[in-house]
Amino acid sequence: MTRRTVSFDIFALAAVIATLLIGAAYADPHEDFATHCAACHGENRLGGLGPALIPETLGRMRGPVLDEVIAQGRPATQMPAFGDDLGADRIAALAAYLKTPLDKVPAWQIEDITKSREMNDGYAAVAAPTWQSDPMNITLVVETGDHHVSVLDGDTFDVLDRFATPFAVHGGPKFTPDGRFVFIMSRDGWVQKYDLWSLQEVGRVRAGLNSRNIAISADGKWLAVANYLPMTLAILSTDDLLPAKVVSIVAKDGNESRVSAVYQAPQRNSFILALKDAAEIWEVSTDPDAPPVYEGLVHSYEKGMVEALASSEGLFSRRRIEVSEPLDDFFFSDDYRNLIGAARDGSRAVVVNLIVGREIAELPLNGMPHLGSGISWDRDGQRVMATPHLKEGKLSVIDTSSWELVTTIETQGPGFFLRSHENTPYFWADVFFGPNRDVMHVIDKQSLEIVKTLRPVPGATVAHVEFTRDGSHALVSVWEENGMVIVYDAATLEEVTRLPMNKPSGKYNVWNKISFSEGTSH
Ligand code: DHE
Repeated sequence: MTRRTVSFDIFALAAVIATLLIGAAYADPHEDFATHCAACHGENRLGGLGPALIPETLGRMRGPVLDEVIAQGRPATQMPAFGDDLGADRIAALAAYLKTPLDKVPAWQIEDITKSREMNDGYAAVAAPTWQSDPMNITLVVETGDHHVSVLDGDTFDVLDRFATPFAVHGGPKFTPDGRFVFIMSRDGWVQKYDLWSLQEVGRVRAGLNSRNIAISADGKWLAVANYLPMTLAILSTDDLLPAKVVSIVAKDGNESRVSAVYQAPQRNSFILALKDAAEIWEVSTDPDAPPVYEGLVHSYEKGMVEALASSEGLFSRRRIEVSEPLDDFFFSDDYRNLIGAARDGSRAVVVNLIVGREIAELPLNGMPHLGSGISWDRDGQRVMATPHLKEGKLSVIDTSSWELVTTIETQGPGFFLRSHENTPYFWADVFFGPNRDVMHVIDKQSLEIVKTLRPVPGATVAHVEFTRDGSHALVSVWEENGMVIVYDAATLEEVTRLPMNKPSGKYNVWNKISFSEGTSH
């Protein structure tokens, strides 16, 4: 009896081991990737027809989302469902493999960027807009549902064009100073140039493998791309998208750092860089005569802090400002003399004066302020700014002379974006997270009271506002696949029209952007 049981157990065990071995062989995620994914996502996982599948990008897919996408595919895209072919275990193994870092990251220097450039052979420049609308009141709507941008006439709200963008556009598109061309960046580092006059794509280039945002120089000649992967700032010519310089981000201690974001400082003719992994802020000049400008401005200028990275008369020379800890996400004062940066743990923020190149104040901004969305305006003779918080249902209002907290406005949940305009008495604040993500607060800029809370589509996320050029209308995104942009009369707060859109996110009015309107992020 005992012997029979033992022999049965041995056979059972052998069967289990065999099953596991065969299963394991089938569940080789490298093989599954090569068979099922590489054709679209690239043999090196860096993207092709489909996006890059690397942890830097996929980290944003929380929990089981990645497994679900592999199993079920993405509706209305070329991503098929693999649930029937692979089964849950192999999908889990594949998802885990995709979340492991690459063994070898391509250097992605000037040659790689240049090779990636795809210009539109059919593009033809025109001498004037091919349409009748006000060129300064054009508004772009990024539709993240199917990776398109709609070009709106800001007076009639007619859609003049709807064009495909690279996968997963992030951050604000940047317009040339004349408002004619726009540059759009995707998280995979593609930068697309589009001609608003002819309504045609000019071309695109991959400036990084995982990128954060872009900024255009004050003279409109250069486009800077902030990269996580590789750890560089790529500077492109806005004219032909060719790379002019790839700046490696190496901190004073010799360690490399990712670039959290790059911003244009128009009065300073420079780009300002927030570094993710170094207690430094960098300023990269776009002025060929940079050294005299820097020496004149930086009184406590330490010899050696400005280093010429390019030989040509200081173009792209770099200044290093040391701070107490790495600072992410900047808000700039109107004159670009000061910036507010948030500590990475979201517990505090500091004011850094760009003239003297050091921290000058600390602000009690716990709850992860989203300073990049900050806006400023005049209130009782004071210049104030407001910022939402990503982790607390509140808005902080700060006096930008004394750097003191004026007040905290309670909201119905943490928000992402604020928006206003010179010609409107209100600012608009979304609630992006939590059960009330379907509301939008409208707040009086003087009393700082919430005057109205809009809930246009109960249950649907409502976020991000842009104004028309004259501030008379506010455009609000209903951030859902069957979403829309709702146009409000900015004075009466009544709805004017609803424009169906596919998961619209940010909206960008040419005039408000190129004139650096105080009510918008730059
Ligand atoms: Fe953004 C702008 C960083 C997550 C939508 N976001 C920016 C900018 C930065 C930034 C630095 C300024 C760029 C510019 O316009 O030049 N965003 C970050 C993050 O660090 C964060 C929190 C995490 C991450 O995944 O990178 C983050 N952002 C998001 C989202 O999850 C959003 C809501 C959806 C998405 O598209 O990924 C989102 N971010 C946006 C939008 C802007 C933006 C729409 C432009 C706002 C504007 O009005 O200019």
